[in-house]
Amino acid sequence: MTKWLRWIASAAALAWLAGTAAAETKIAMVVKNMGNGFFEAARDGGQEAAKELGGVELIYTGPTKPTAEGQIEIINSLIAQKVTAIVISANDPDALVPICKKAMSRGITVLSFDSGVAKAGRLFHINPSNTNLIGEKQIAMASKTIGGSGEIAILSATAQATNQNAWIAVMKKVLEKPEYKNLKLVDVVYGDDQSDKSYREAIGLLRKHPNLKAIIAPTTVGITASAKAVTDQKLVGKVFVTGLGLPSEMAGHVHSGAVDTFAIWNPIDLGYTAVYAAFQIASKKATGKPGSTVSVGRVGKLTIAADSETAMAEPFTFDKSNVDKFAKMF
Ligand code: RAM
Repeated sequence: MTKWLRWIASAAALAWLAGTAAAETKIAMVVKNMGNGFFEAARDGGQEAAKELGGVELIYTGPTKPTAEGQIEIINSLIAQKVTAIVISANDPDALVPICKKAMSRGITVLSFDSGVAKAGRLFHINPSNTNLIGEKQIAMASKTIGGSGEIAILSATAQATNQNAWIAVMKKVLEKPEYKNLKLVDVVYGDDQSDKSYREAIGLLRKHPNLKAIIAPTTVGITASAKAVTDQKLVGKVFVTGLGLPSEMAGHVHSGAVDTFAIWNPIDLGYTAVYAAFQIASKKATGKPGSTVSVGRVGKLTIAADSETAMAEPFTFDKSNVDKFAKMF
């Protein structure tokens, strides 16, 4: 063999080795849909975990629109690709169970995060925070801003989203408390986590309910679209928007007065935790069984509750005083 041929052979061998090493553990993060800044921040956290763990390839994927059908198609192809693990934010708790079961039966670790798959379709679910706290916080923020009385409406994501539906159920319960007796929930609408549809739905709420005082949007896409609608309709100071948002997307609306306060948890930490936990399960460093713990790097430890769910930190509230600082992060 000439020197030249030997060099090509060794370079090819090295490239092959590097390729197999990189593909050792493939973790897929299946999000509700592409083009959502919240999930892009979660992806960044996932990539951080993959890098830290080493030998992990992160596949970030999701349908264009937030549908269960789109996610089912993607999971089918991930099964064919023989990925090691799937972490999914589900567009529907039940519709995804059969395909997730199929993945698990092929030895793939399946966890849900952010928006859960029903129990039979995953090993455990990672809630970003306690569901009751998230629901209560949103009513408390709306109430405080509008002085405890008036008409409020909810602008959600899709009608099947596990996480938003759980929060809305809590909000409706919280509204029964005597302290909120003067708040009247007049409508619940769905913008499907699409900016244009959310915007149209927000305009619809403003036209249909001339006495509306607050829109609560428990979705980062919906809250941004609602704040824009209130601004465009020249209703800043009359109708207030609150809910769950990204400081980077909300800072302008907080300064304009369309939004007084909003809340969220750290989406980077959520993505980091999901990928880290999937790795721990897939490499048998944790069982994920109820009552057990999973250590998740710099985030600490997850404790799996009896219902196979786990919750991270409390949601954090943002307003004029702190939104700019966090806007640089997510
Ligand atoms: C949107 C998505 C996501 C939710 C956040 C608050 O980005 O619906 O699932 O957790 O809002």
